[in-house]
Amino acid sequence: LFSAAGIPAKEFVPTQEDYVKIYNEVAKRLVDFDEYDDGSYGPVLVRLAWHASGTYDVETKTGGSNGATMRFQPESDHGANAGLKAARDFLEPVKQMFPWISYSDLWTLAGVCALQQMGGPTIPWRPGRADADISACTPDGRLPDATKEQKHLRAIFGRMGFNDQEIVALSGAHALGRCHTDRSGFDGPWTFSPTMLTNDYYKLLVGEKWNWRKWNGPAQYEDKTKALMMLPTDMALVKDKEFKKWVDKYAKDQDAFFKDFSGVVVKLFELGVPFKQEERWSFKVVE
Ligand code: ZEM
Repeated sequence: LFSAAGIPAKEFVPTQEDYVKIYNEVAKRLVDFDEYDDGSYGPVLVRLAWHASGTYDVETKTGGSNGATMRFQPESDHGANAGLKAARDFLEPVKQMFPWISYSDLWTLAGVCALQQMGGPTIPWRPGRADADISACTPDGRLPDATKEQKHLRAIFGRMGFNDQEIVALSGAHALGRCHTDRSGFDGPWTFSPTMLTNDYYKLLVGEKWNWRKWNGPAQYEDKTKALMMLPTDMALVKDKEFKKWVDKYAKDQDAFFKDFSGVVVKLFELGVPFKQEERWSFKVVE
């Protein structure tokens, strides 16, 4: 970088304070734009960070949040990513305000902010992701397919490097948000408080009676109120004995869920990232 006079320009080196400004700006925008969906962009921001990260492959060390390749076709058009443009567009003005942050750091930091602002546990985070070009786009099919069952979940999450307990802990994110017929084809929220992170997902999985919904859409379950839903992959967590152990634990113990969820989300958002910084920062919730 050189100034007009040819003198090397001082490079901007962001500090923790600069990242706090970004966290706070995302938190402010979550409050300002409260007319979206169930009243918050929070859930779709979490999904963006998860889909950016969940393409990781431990064998080839490709994919993961480093790169933010979902900005490009074909990855942006992968079926699993339908609707995530809303989240990317929500964050674009933040990127314009703080152009020094990479999209890949911004998307994961926004995921952390959304989870914390929706009542979740502290999710320590560190910067270090660099944006890649279109050649780093991952092939379609790396994210889970909701029509499948336990074998598929273990194959997909195993490829990222996650075990049974981690799969169940990560799935608790389905306390948040909803399915949209114009995105995945599925319909409805998992819980009655889709903008608050709680262990309700697990409580409902074990506590409610789930029946196949009779409709023209993809096969999904409904509760007796017909207001809530579960995907076939969600029900796999109670059908499978090994998974169910963890569902039972998290249904009974919200602190245990929060602790394990925080740990596994840190791991998810860091998959494949070549960090220089070892220290993780904990951001304060904006009241
Ligand atoms: Zn989800 N997820 N997910 N998920 N997900 C949807 C929505 C959300 C699966 C899946 O197919 C779907 C994880 C795991 C898995 C969130 C977070 C996380 C939707 C609905 C589907 C179909 C999309 C739509 O129509 O808008 C499957 C099969 C998973 C395998 C276990 C993990 C892990 C997550 C984070 C840690 C969130 C927050 C949403 C809600 C998005 C929104 O827009 O409301």
